[in-house]
Amino acid sequence: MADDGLDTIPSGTAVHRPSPETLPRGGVDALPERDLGARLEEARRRTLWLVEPVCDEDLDRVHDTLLSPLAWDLGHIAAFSDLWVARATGRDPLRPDLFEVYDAEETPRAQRGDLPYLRCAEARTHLADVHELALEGLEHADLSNPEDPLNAGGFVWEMLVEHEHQHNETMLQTLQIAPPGVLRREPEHPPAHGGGAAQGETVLVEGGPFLMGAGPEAGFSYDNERPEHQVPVPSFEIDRAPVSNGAYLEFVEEGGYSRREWWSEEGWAWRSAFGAERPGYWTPDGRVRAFDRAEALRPELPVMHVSFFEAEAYARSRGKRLPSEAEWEKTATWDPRAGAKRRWPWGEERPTPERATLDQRPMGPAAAGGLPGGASAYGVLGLVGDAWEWTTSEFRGYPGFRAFPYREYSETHFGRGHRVLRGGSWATRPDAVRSTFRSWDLPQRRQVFVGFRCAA
Ligand code: AVJ
Ligand code: FE
Repeated sequence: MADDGLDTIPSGTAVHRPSPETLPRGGVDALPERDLGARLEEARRRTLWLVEPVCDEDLDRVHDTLLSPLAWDLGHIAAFSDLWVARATGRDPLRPDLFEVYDAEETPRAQRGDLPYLRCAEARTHLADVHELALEGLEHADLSNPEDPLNAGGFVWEMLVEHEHQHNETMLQTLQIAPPGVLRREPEHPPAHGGGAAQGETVLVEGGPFLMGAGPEAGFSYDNERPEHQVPVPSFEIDRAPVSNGAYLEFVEEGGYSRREWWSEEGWAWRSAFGAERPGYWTPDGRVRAFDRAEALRPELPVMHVSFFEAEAYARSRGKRLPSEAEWEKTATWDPRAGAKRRWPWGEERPTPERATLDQRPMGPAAAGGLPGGASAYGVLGLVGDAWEWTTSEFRGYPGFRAFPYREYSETHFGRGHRVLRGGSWATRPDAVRSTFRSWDLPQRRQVFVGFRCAA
């Protein structure tokens, strides 16, 4: 899962250097109004806000073997920053002795409870120490030298911001999987819970080549989003809205979990071994638990915490299938009238709560298809935010892929059976998702805030 190559690239080893054409333009360059130092500060405020109501024992303990202790995430954010600030500034890291403990590749999540990771008080101190070093390093960094790919365009500094954002979402997954009571928090900006819309409606996306991935003008992107490349996408139909709890409940009530014919072989094996009968966090008495509350199922919300196998079975039961990631990205970015790609489904402007439910503070998704402001050129709703969406695509490199700045972010996960997730969730920070952003997880996993939409 999370791997940062903290230990796998010994210091002094040259980082992978992409050719100038594949070099991304970082946040500063592309978005001059957004100050990286302020964003590092803001990212840190959010991390501390997330754990603020959680007691020390709950930060230090393993709540579920799928996920790390929250204190591990805190120490890992600090160690990752220590490593990359050192590389970008040429200074010595503060605590190289910690790199091994926080190397996600070396230590799978299930074993992280046994490590000598910093307990939360020490982790907070290390976070603060490295943060100071990062801000100072950034102040003296030259972001304009194309010969220095870590600093050019602010790449590494943007990566630190997005890395912290990504771990914030993982931390929310941990807080959700933990027993009720670990996180007590009222939503600060509850999402719009109006009626859902467009359930079961589809649109036709005409066939034709499509430019997939992040181009050099797109601002910061990860190596796995590059290079931009043409893919042929034959005509397909896609649902206007993600599948709702209400629609999924019908599948459950029709005996969806015992109709072998709706499941793939692998999916059925998983269902049988795991004993799945309903999505994660649905209670047998028809409620849904979110953090410390279990409330009556809201049929209008997008279904979440389903595995790829469950999503696939639902789609098959409706005579449909899941979209590929090329189909998803075309739906989200292509404007057939303009013959051009958009930055976001709705256009060029940044996300707002009217366009997409993101940024954690809603503490849950809005109704499926409930935000007309987020409609893509095809009129497809809810592509960004609310819940990640499973695609059929296995996580692999695009043609011409080059690892940068470390193999363990993407490359070591290629071809290992992970499926690509698209679009982000309510728990994703807006700067940690783009229309070209690719996340991934194993098809049996349900801890992610993930749902799906169907295609045909
Ligand atoms: C992109 C969410 C799959 O957590 O495994 C965090 C993000 N990579 N630290 C993960 C990540 C390194 C990654 N995902
Ligand atoms: Fe990480």
